[in-house]
Amino acid sequence: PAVKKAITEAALQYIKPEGRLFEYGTAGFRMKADLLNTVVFAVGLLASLRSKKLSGQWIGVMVTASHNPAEDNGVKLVDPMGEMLEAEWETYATRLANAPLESIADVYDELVKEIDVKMTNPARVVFARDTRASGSRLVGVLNAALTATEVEFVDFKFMTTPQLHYVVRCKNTLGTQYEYGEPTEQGYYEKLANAFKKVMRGVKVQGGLTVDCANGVGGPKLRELMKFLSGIDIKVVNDDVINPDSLNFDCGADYVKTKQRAPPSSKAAPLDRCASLDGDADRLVYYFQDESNIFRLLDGDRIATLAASFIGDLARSAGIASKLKIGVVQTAYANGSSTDYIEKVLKLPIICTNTGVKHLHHAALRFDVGVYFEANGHGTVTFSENALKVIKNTEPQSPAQQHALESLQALTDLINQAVGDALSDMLLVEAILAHKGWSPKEWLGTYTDLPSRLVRVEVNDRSIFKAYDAERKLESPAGLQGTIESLQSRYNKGRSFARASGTEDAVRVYAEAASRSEADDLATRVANAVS
Ligand code: 16G
Ligand code: ZN
Repeated sequence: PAVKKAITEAALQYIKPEGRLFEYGTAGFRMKADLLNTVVFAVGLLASLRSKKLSGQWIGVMVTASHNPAEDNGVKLVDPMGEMLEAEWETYATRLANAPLESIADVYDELVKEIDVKMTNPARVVFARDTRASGSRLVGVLNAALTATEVEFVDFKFMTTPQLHYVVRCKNTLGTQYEYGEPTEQGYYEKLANAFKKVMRGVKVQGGLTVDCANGVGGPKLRELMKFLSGIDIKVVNDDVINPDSLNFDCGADYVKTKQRAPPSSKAAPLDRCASLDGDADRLVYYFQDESNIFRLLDGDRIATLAASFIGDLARSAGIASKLKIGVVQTAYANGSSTDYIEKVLKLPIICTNTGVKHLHHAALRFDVGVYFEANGHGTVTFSENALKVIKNTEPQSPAQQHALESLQALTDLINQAVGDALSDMLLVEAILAHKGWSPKEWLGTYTDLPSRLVRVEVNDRSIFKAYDAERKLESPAGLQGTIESLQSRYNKGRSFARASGTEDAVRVYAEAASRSEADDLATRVANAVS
């Protein structure tokens, strides 16, 4: 009852935007920052329930809107092992966020009973935010919710999203056999830098890397990380976190991927190796200008194929290939050529899932080594307990085998297994390119992408677009799937699908085909059929 009173009192400081329905979506709650106070308050309440339900394990709250414009913000919860919030709890988040403030304490109480939360359990929460101007206000709101519910909390101030996921996992595994690392920002840098050093034994990074940080939190954090690294020459660009409007503006991984071009500010020369992070540093894409000044993108599909081929080679050299089930997880957006390459050249199994990190992550856990990346550059590699054991306990029979086993061991530390992490993925790519002795040109040469086109279509009601088969087909509106199939059959290597966006009020159409003009044409025709 005292807590209920405290909740109500704290909640009534805020004003709930009228006539808005809030929904915990693929990436938590995300919208214009000035609408978010009561939503963040609700998330604070839920974090306390989630932690109590899990006997006081640490739960994370991240305040960010990733690659969205500077005036947006968002909030999402992180589960104890650094994973995304369990799906069932998303509906509780939605319920609390929509509760009128006068009765939000009642909804909280209802949930306590429904979920069967033991209120005498402790609650522990860590939180952080990206560099958006609205972040400090929202963290204040979060603070109020956590204080009202008597939660023990730690404010990690500015962090990348994956750094917060890392800290959550570290805190919950501290002192157990699954200890993941020191639960501090410095612990994160040390772990990555040590692992990088080990993976890089005997090889050298060729040339420098220019990293566009989307003018977000990744900029200062990459500069920090660089203090711990040696043997790598990184040039940081677009790291202005002072001017709030520059965030994600004309730069960053989402800009580069969707516009299929380098940021206009880029001063890179032909063949220079470039990379872009997004606003909270959980996405990474690479690119370069070729000799004819044509822009060449190396996106999430390319990182997945690079990582899968490298880990497969290492497993063979280590003599443990037969003991590890290595697989790749993609979404419908993966370029058809990447899928072909994985199946036919790498000869690895593929699972295709719905869009959204949580879907890919769960599918990846079905393999001993699960390589998952969305084409947009979000992804990582997961290692099963069996994989970790095999890597650790195999007795090497030769120096070469020992070196491979040690490299694999170091990779399990270099790769952020909680969530896709642009800084960790960047070191992974740099290490693999160094081992293979490849420039981005050789990396690009492994296969040829099919030209593709993405179109955003405004519709009256996107909820009528119901997909199945991992979003590759539509069951409704009736007849549309047949139309799409008959259109794509007219183009050489034509493939197209339409799905309702999970983050915007629109339908997205994807098309690929053997030539640029065919891909564009197919996309236009399917978009017309959709609208
Ligand atoms: C979110 C997802 C991202 C996905 C995108 C699709 C997370 C952390 N983020 O940003 O993985 O690619 O949504 O957006 O899951 P869409 O549904 O609007 O196409
Ligand atoms: Zn992001």
